[in-house]
Amino acid sequence: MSPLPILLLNGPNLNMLGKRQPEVYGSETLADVVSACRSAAQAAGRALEDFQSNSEGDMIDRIHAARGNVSGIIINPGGWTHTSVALRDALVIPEVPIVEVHISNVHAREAFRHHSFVSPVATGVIAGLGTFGYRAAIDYLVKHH
Ligand code: DHK
Repeated sequence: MSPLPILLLNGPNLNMLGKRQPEVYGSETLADVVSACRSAAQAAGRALEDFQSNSEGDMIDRIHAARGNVSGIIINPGGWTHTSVALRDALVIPEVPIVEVHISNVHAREAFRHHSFVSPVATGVIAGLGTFGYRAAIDYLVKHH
């Protein structure tokens, strides 16, 4: 039986990657990121599912649907990182390892970005490595889970 897929989730405004503040978030589009992650996962014999939403309820529904169907989750929660207890509560439901990714170094930015509701339920957190952080998260999950 082949291993369950990895799920890559991106929250609000990340559909604008490449256009949105490129000095902070880089010039790669979300499609570029997803494609690079899919290639890296497939090279390791793993499938990648991906989902982006600007709607919190849709994101929570997608996380519920992941229960029993994925081996791990990579999530850039965008602004919900700093606001959403509901997202944090949803993320424990699939009972799989979670890698929280931030493109920018949130700790070097405004104080309101220093707190994450997601980090306490994450296996690990990557921040400030640009879009490479997503690929690092794939490498971690394929090697360890
Ligand atoms: C992305 C966002 O949209 C922000 O709200 C976070 C994160 C940082 C990132 O660095 O990828 O504060």
